[in-house]
Amino acid sequence: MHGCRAELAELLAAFGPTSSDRLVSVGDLVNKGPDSSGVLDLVERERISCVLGNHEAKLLKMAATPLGKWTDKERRYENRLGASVLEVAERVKNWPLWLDLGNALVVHAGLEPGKTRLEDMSRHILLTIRTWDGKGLDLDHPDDPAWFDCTTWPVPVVFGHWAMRGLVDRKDVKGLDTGCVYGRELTGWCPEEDRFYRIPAREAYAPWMRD
Ligand SMILES: [Mn+2]
Repeated sequence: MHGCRAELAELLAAFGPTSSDRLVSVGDLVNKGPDSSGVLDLVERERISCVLGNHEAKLLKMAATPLGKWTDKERRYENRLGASVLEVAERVKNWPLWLDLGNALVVHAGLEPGKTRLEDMSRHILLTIRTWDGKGLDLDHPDDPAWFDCTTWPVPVVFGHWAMRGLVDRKDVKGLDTGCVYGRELTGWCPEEDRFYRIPAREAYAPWMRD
């Protein structure tokens, strides 16, 4: 979502949730885009469950660091956020690293290959993996296979974090980051219908970046 409040509102309207639906986000709701606070307002109002993304994790780390010790880069981060790091951190501090919904597992980036229990997986990998080198040293290398080609899970794994890869639609994995903030699309997936809901971005809010 990355601050794309208008597209999130459109996605919700297209899906038309009823009171028995459970809405879940794959994380990275803030930063980069035009309205991070507005996205959080909408997410709280619609009672959308969220897993932590690497951008929320970054905010939590900053919030735990005394202001005087922030780097220049971190100060610029708050400027881009368009909201107070401490306030946003307060709103995301209880988000989990994954949500097991029974018929799907939701995680921000992906699973750590070679591990069968989520509790044993590295937090850093859950938040940032794209590819797997067999060791977990380089988590994003064009010559290495995608993480989801190196592991299996009993239910479909729904993830974000990989806008460059775009929509992944396999029986066992659903990759939903379709780069809305870069001017592409915001995508949702309904497991019961096995249907995607896709909303075009109103504009390119941020230059293409890899993270
Ligand atoms: Mn991410």
